[in-house]
Amino acid sequence: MSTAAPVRAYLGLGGNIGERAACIAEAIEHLDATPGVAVTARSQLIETAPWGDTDQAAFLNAAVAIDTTLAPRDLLEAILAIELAMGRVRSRKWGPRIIDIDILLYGEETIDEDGLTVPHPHLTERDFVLRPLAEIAPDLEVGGRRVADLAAAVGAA
Ligand code: X6L
Ligand code: MG
Ligand code: MG
Repeated sequence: MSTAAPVRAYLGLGGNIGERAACIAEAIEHLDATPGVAVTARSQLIETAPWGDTDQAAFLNAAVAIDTTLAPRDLLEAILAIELAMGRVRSRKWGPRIIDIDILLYGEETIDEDGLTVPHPHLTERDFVLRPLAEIAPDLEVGGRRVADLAAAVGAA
């Protein structure tokens, strides 16, 4: 049993296959059921136009806050296991997916490892990440800027 103080982390969720809202709800349940992870806030679901590969269905996106005693790598492994259990198949790059869960922020930590870059490298550019995050953490600072201000800036673009 770990005695480390929990770390507040933020996760982005999205999907564009099947019952999108149910998939995001199920993923959040899986996260909250993970030992060492407690979901403390969840955003509304927003429908967003696809980025990257624009020739695919619209996404639903959301963000959650968690308190976690898992180390970043263990959190990532838990997330990948949830994606796999929910039937995610990785076909083409940036292609359609039943569920995607990304670590946006892990406390104040910056991590640059294989498959694990935190803060998420494109966090400040993507409306589908910033808008849900701004709902649950408007005053959080990323790179010295408030998330609410970053969200307003991408919304105005
Ligand atoms: C130029 C080149 C501009 C690439 C943007 C952006 C690529 C985002 C990949 C990009 C570029 C991504 C989601 C999505 C994806 C999602 C919405 C990605 C990875 N995931 N679109 N596209 N929501 N709305 O969760 O984020 S694929
Ligand atoms: Mg993603
Ligand atoms: Mg991902």
